[in-house]
Amino acid sequence: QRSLLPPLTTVTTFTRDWRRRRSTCIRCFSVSYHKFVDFALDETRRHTHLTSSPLQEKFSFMNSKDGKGRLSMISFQGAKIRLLRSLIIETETMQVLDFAVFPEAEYDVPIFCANFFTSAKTNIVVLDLNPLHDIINQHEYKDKYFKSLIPLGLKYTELFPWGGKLSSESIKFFSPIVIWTKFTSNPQKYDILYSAFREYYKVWLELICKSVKETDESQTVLNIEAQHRYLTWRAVKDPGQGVLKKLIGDTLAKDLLRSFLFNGVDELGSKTFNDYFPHYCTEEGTLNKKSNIVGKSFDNRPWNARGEFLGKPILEL
Ligand code: BLA
Repeated sequence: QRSLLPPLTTVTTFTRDWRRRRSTCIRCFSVSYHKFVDFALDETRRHTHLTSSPLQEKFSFMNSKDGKGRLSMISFQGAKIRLLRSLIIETETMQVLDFAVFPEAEYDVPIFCANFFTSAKTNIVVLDLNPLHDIINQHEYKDKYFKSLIPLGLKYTELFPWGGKLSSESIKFFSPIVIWTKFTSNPQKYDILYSAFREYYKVWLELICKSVKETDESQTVLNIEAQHRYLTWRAVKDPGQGVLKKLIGDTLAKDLLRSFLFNGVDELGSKTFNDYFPHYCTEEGTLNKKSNIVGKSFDNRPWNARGEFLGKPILEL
């Protein structure tokens, strides 16, 4: 565990900073997710050329309705990268990072996903390489991307205990190395989270760099459909929606979700949420508004140390 700690200089700087801020911020220590995004951009640029996304013009900066919060957005595209985008929210009481990278359709590489919600009391964290295809039943895809990553996952999942029950459907979008955790705010955890983010991002970059362009169009079609299903799930069910609506209002929040965060949901396919997730459909044919239907499940991590799924067979989506 010691090797995961940042160099002493970082700790010292952080602690000093924390003490300095304590005079104005008694109950919280201050975290910033900008260095996470800066790291990811620098690291990506060491491997590939990034160009600004057309989305950048519309989505760059927003103030919250009360004027006390800031939303910062950046977006890029690259040779194998359909979209790299990041949203950072900073208010007096919370910091949020929603960072994701979506591959081009010709690559079945997982989607890089970092979702961190920090308030004075708690942190809600998802860090993962979200598999594009079913890894619970399809061993070939699972082995291709995750077999060699199990030790990395184990290292961090020992440091970050399982966050408890979650929407059952979400587990199908998570990999065996997912870090799903909750913890009370403290500087050391933040440093370990930064270390996990850097390692997960580096392995993701290796995967995308090594990946070979798919030439079989039927496979490309499957990749697009998988991204579209993922985007459809998140654009409708993302647990951050409530926070976004409170900060910027219903209309802007919806636009941010569909056009920026989950860009592609209106372009990559025409299937609807009900087509992909029919168990959400009520008898009258309307979308059930409950946050989940199958329910919340998985009190404990449903993968063992070899990365084998331990849960009950899940409904085919
Ligand atoms: C809670 N966020 C959660 C939970 C998960 C995720 C699993 C636990 C509750 C649940 O299962 O519904 C994250 N779920 C994901 C991710 C995927 C998924 C990443 O299926 C990917 C497939 N979180 C954010 C942003 C905000 C945020 C941008 O990513 C705020 C703007 C907040 N997440 C947030 C809050 C909760 C939460 C406040 C707790 C509230 C709740 O449980 O509904």
